Amino acid sequence: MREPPPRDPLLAAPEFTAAEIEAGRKLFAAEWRFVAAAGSLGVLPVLEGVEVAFAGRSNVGKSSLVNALTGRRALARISRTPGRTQELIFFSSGQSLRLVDLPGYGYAAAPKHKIAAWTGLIQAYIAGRANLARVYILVDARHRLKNADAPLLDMLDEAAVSYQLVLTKIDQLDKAELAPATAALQRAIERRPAAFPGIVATSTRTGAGIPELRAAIARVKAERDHGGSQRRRGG
Ligand SMILES: Nc1nc2c(ncn2[C@@H]2O[C@H](COP(=O)(O)OP(=O)(O)OP(=O)(O)O)[C@@H](O)[C@H]2O)c(=O)[nH]1
Ligand SMILES: [Mg+2]
Repeated sequence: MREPPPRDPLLAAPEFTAAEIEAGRKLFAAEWRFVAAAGSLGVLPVLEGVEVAFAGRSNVGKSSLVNALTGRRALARISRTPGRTQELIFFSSGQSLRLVDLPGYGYAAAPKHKIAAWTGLIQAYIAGRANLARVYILVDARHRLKNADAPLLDMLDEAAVSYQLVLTKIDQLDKAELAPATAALQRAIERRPAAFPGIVATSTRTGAGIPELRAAIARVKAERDHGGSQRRRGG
């Protein structure tokens, strides 16, 4: 018997059926709108439907990804200047799904009090948000995971909130660089308890990975809708 061919590390990412890709397309085809911007916990919008959040270092492409997913060019504000998004920004499709664009972290010029405020706000949001089904942590394909990402990963592991890594800006990589970049990310989260395996590789420039990420989110939402809380392990 012949050995099966070695698995392409990219295929370690979740694979989707045509029906799942279509479910993702439909879920995101709705009219997206801005719901709220929250700079403190006191002003978070009331819980409604399922939430998925986008986190990552400043400038990694969070707002661009929200726009690509929703098919809206300027729903979330994009900037070349790091630190553009300083609040939690909530978007709704009216289909009991909300996307949350989280403020970026890790830019050198940030004053200490801002970092402390960011950490407190995000930690409280993550630990206390009952309808938060998944956090997507974006990683720039050229920069990989950095020390600045570790506190967020720790926070999510601690709070047992499911998260998955998303490679962004893969248009900036040579084709041959993509598989090693994905494999390195996969290894980096191997032992982390709340990390969902599989890396979604995306580019908002080429549209790569956008249908797959929509399908992934549709799957998360369906699991939440049917299975109740997957979030707290052992509880
Ligand atoms: N080449 C390339 N550039 C991208 C891509 N996505 C976003 N960018 C650029 O990356 C920069 C930052 O994008 P944003 O979406 O504002 O990043 P952000 O993570 O929301 O940044 P903060 O809100 O400051 O944390 C912008 O100049 C975007 O045009 C991509 O897929 N490919
Ligand atoms: Mg932003």
